Amino acid sequence: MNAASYFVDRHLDEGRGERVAYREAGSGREMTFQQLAEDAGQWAGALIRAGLRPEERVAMLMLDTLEFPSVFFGALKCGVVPIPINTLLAAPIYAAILQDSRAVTLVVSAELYDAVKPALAEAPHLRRVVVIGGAAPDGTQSHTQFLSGAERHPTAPVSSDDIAFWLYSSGSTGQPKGVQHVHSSMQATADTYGAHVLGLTEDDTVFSAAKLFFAYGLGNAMTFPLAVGAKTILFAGRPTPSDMIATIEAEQPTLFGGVPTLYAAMVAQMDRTGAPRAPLRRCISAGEALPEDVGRRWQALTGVDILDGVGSTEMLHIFLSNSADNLAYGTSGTPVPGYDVRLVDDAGRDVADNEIGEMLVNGASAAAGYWNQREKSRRTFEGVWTRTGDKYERRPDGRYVYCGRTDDMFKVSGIWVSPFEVEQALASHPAVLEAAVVSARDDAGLEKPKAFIVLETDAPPDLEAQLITHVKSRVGKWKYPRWIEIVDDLPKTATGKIQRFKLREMEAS
Ligand code: 3SK
Repeated sequence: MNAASYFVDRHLDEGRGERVAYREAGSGREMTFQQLAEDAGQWAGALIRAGLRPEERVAMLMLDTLEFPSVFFGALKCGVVPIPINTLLAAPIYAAILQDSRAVTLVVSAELYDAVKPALAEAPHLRRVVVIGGAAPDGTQSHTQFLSGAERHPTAPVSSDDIAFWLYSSGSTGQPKGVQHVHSSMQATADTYGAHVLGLTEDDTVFSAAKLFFAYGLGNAMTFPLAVGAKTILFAGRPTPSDMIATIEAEQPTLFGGVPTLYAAMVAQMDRTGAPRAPLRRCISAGEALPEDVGRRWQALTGVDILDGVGSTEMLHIFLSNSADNLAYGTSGTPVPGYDVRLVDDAGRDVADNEIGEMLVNGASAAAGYWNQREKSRRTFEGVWTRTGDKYERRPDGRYVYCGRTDDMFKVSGIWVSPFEVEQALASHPAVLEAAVVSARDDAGLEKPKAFIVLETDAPPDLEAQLITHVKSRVGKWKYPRWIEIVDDLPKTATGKIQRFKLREMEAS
């Protein structure tokens, strides 16, 4: 059971070869199901010719272009393990991921090469860098050279429990963890959330603002449309509200996937310019809780509800969701058919309705574990149950309401931020003695980092701008503090641990 047979090869047997599988918004380039199967076969052939062996890793630092599904399924076809990587990270984190994964090949979009270049010298296992599009810098190979003359490789038989791909998720210390998924995981999410909440058919056109490197985007723009033979629109650039609205108007999707920060910005823009005219029938959201007001305003503007759901990289996609016939804004809905959910207290006992507990989830798409992190794997994957680290309350009507995290982590635009790593980045600036970071709410009610800093030296006049650039270049573009407050000291425990909860209380009061 190779996932590439189900998601790619099957369409040829089912007579869908000539239909468009992918279309790039902007460039207008298209790829049929037949081309996808052929390109994936050629990538597989080229990877094997280059000496990669099954189970070795190929890191993918790629924009959402037609090559993404070809490389991903090409690797799967020959048993090589692709690792899509967040394109918004900084060089030190890329170095950590390349070292930890021991990836032997990196496939990188030309536009992202400069961002990863400083990490290449620190990746001792990396033997080859393949650059997609544009000229190949010294020491790299263009993808056309890499593929040239490669024979198509047939889909290799694997077991459904073989590791298929990894995704990196940031841990609470900012150290990325490789989440390992098996060949059957993607189909498990298609048979549950895909079938029950999305109900896609081959006549649908899917557009996900969430990128393919993110588990949410990977499901939206690969797993679910490919499971039914639907068409997918890819957008390679930064998903600004105006580009998303223009793309919806131009490409006429029937399904749109976004995150709350984007929906809030799109709603604000549509209030001024009007909603795009499009045959949308499903809009979905995940990554962080959708503010009720954003959902209602989107519905009033477009006539379509946003189905808010909760997933995780560990569970691969959404396991708790609102659905078209069972929707309550301000809640995360009910368990997706195929998943069981429990809320437990600190002693592991199930809590009653209206009480807060940590959410545990059981479903067939659970990851096999974290790569090389035995202790973290043992703490997260407890038998059939996966700990989410999210605190929830179940209402008597069976709907779940988000109540925060069991740790200090939070999400910005749907992607994890570890306060610890932003603090480390801030403290490495010469003007900063120490820093504490918590989440604060913006005008739309969404979480963003707020920093409290103690100064080491007098503050230069442009300190705030310097700190923002400093954090972006060290830990990731979305993690910079939106507010910076200078304080005399930070609240700490007797043993010197920062008491972020005190700062959060100050923020809330
Ligand atoms: O954050 C989420 O809700 C999510 C949803 C789907 C897949 C992955 C994630 C992290």
